[in-house]
Amino acid sequence: LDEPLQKTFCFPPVKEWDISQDIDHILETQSALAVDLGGTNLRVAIVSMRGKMVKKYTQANPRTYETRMELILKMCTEAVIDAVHLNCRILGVGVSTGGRVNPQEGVILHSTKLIQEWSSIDIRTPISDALHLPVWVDNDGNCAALAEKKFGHGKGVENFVTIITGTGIGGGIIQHNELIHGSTFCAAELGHIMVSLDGPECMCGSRGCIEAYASGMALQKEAKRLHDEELLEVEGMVDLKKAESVSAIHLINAARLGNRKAEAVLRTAGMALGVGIVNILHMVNPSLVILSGVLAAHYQAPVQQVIGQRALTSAQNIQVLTSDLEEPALLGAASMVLDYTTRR
Ligand code: ADP
Ligand code: BMX
Ligand code: MG
Ligand code: CA
Repeated sequence: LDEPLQKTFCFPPVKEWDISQDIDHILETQSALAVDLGGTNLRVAIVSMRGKMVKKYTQANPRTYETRMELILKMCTEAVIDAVHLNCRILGVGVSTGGRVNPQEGVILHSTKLIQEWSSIDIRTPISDALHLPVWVDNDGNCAALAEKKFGHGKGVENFVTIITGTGIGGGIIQHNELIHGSTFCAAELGHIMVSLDGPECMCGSRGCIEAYASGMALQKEAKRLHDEELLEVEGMVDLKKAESVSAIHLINAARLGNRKAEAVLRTAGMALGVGIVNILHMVNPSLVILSGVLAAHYQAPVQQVIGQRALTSAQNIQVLTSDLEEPALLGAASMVLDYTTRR
C-alpha cells in the first residue's frame, strides 16, 4: 500500500479488554447495607460484594420501638450518603435481628425480653419506604450461618451449625446447603436448648437454657455477683471500680489469673454449652460446628472436651472451629442482598 492508503486502513492496535478488571470493579463497588439488631448493640455497615466491611456504625440498641426504628432509619440514611462518597453502589438492605423472623413477609414475629417492644413488627416496609431499596430480613443466628457459608469456614460444607455468643446465644443450621426455618420460624433457636430441668432463669421465660448459662449476659451477671461479694479481683488484674463496667471478659481474665470462683463459673458455662451442642449433634448430625462472637475462642476447648465425653461414637468426629469472620451477623445480612440481587 502507498502511504496515504496505509494511513486510511491501518488502525491503531485495539487495547486488549481485561474482563478481570471489570469484575474486580463490580466486586468492589456493588454493595449492601447491613443492619444487625442485638440485645445490646445496633450496628449498620456498608459491605462490598467480596465481604469487605467498608464502613461500620455502632450505637446502643434503643429500648423502645419508636426510638429504635428512628435510629435505624437515621443510621441507614447516613450510611447511604456515605456510600456515595465511598464509591459504593447500594443494591439493597439486609437486616439481621434477634427474634423469630418470617423472612418472606419481612416481619419479626416474636422477641424475648432481650429486645423489648420487638414482636409483630413489619421491619421491611418502613426501611424500603424510607430508602427506596429492597429489604431482606432474617434472625441473627441464621444470618451468621449464611455468612459462614458464603465467606467463612462453612464454604462448601453441606451440613453445619453455627452458635454465636453476644448478649444472648443465637444459632443457625445449614442442612443440605440450605438454612432451616421450621414450621413457625423457630428452628435453630439454639440458645434455648435446655440442659437442666431447673437451672438459671432465662430471658425467654424458661430455665436452664444454654443462653442462661453461657451467654455474654449470663457471664456478666455472674461477674457482677462475684464483684459485689468482692470475690472477683485477683492480683494482676486492672482495678474494677465501677460494677456497671464489669463484664464477661473480666470473669475470663480473673479465671486466667487463678481465681477459683471465676474458673468454676466458666467451667459450668462451658459444660452447659458443650452439652447443648452434643444435643444438636444428635439431632441434625452436622460435620462442622462454628463458634462465633466474643466468647467463641474461650469455649472451643471445653466444647470439644464435652463432645469427647458425652457424644455418641458416630458424632465424635465432627469439627469444632472458631469463626474467622469479623461480624458474622452483619455479613450474613449483607449476603442476603448480594445473593438475591445478583441471582439469575
Ligand atoms: P448483641 O448482638 O447481643 O447486641 P454483641 O455481639 O455486640 O451484642 O456482644 C455484646 C455482648 O458481648 C455483651 O453482653 C458484652 O457483655 C459482651 N462483650 C462484647 N464485647 C466485649 C468486650 N470487648 N468486653 C467485654 N464484653 C464484651
Ligand atoms: C435470643 C433471641 C434469639 C437471638 C439470640 C442472640 C430474641 C430477641 N433473641 O436468644 O432470637 O438469636 O438472643 O442474640 O428473641 P444477641 O442479642 O446475642 O445477638
Ligand atoms: Mg448479636
Ligand atoms: Ca436462629
